[in-house]
Amino acid sequence: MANEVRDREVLRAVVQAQVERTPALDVHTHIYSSAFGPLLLRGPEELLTYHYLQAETNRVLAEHSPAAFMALPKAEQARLVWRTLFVERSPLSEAGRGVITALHRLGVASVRDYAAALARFAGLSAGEHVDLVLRAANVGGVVMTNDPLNPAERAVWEQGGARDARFRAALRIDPILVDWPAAAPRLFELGYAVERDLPEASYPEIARFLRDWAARMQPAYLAASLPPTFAMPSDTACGRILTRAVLPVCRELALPFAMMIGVKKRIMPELGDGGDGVGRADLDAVEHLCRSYPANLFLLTVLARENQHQAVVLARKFKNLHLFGCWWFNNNPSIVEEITRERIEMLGTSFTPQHSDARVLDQLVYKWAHARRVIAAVLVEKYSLLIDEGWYPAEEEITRDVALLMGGEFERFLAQH
Ligand code: FIX
Ligand code: ZN
Repeated sequence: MANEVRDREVLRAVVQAQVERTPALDVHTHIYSSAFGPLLLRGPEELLTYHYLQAETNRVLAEHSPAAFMALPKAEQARLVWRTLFVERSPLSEAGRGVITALHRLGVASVRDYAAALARFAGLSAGEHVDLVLRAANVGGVVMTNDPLNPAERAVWEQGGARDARFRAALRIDPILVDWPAAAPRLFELGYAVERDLPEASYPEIARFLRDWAARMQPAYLAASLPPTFAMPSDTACGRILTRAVLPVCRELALPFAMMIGVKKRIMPELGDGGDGVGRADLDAVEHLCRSYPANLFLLTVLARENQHQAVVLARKFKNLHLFGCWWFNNNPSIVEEITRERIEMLGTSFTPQHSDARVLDQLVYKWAHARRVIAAVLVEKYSLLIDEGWYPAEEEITRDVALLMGGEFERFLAQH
C-alpha cells in the first residue's frame, strides 16, 4: 500500500500526531453549554474544588473536619486545596497533575502562581471560555449529563434556549431506576400519573415522561449510574421499570441505554460527590440484558477494575454492547493503559477508549491530553507488533483507526438502529 510505515520511529511520530490532531467526541461529561449559565463550572476555583481534589485534600488537612472543610466558601476552599496539594506537597496525583496540565495548556504564564491562574480567566465570558477549551483540548463535541428532575436544569430546557451543536444531551434517569419511591412523587408533580407501588398504569406514564424529555433534549442516549448490586432479571422496581418502560422507549426512539455500573453512593457522606465509593458488580445482569433484548443497544462503563475484563468479553459476544471510557477511579494512566490494551486485544477498534467525565470545563484539556498519551502508546505497541510480522500500516489506515477510537466507532454504533 502507498504510505506504508515500516520504521518504528516514523510509526511513533505518525500515531502520536494522528491521535493529537484527531478531534475527540467526549461521550460522557458533566459540563454544560453556556446556555445553562451557572451550571457550567469553569475556571481555577472550580478546578481546585473538584470532588477528587476535595477528597485528596481532606486526607491530609489538619485544621478542618471533613464537614467543616466542605462547608468553606468556594474561594477559601480552593486556596486551601492549592496550599495543601500544590504548595505543601507536589501535585503528583492524576487530579493534581491535571490542574497543572490544564493551566499550562490554557496559557497561564506560571503554573505555580495561583493568582496568575485566576487572572488568566478573569473576564472571560462563558462562550469565549468554551471556545478556548474545546480548541485547546481538540474536542469536537461533548455529551452532557442532563437531569430533567433537576429544577435549575429543567428551567433552561423549558425556556427552549438556543442549542450549541457541540453539546449533545444525555437523558439521565438514575432516580427513576434506583430510587423510585423518591422519584414517583416528583414525576407526579410534573403531571405524570405514576404511583410508588407501580400499578400497571404507571409504566405507560413513565414511558410518556421519557418520550417527552427525549423529544425536548434529543439525547444521544439514555443513561443511569447503577450500584454494584444491580441485578437482572429482577422483579424489583428497577427491573420492572427498566424492562417495561425504559427499554421499550429506547427501542421506539432508537436510543441506546447507557449503564454505568459499580458506584457505592456516599460511603463517606460528608464529602458529597467525593464521598462515593466503588463495588464489584455482577455483570451477568449485562449479559442477560444484551441477550434478552437484542433490539436494544447498550452502552457500558464499569467502575471496578475487577469488572473490566468481563466487560470486554461481554462486548466481544454481543454486538449490541459498546464499551466506553475508563470511568472515574479507572481514569488514571496506569489503569487506562491496562484497560485500553485489553480492549484492543479483544475488540480491535470496536470500542470507545475514553470519556472525560469532566465536571469543570477546563478539565477537558487535561483529561484528553493525558488520555491521548496512553492511547497513542498502546497503538504504537500494537502496530509495531504487526510490523514485526511484515504487516505495514499505511498512514491512511492509522488515520482511519484513530478516527474510529476517538468517536467514529461510537457514532457507527449509535447509527446501527
Ligand atoms: O454518575 C456519574 O456520571 C459519575 O461520573 C459521577 O457521579 C462522578 O461524581 C464523577 O463525576 C466521576 O468522575
Ligand atoms: Zn459521570
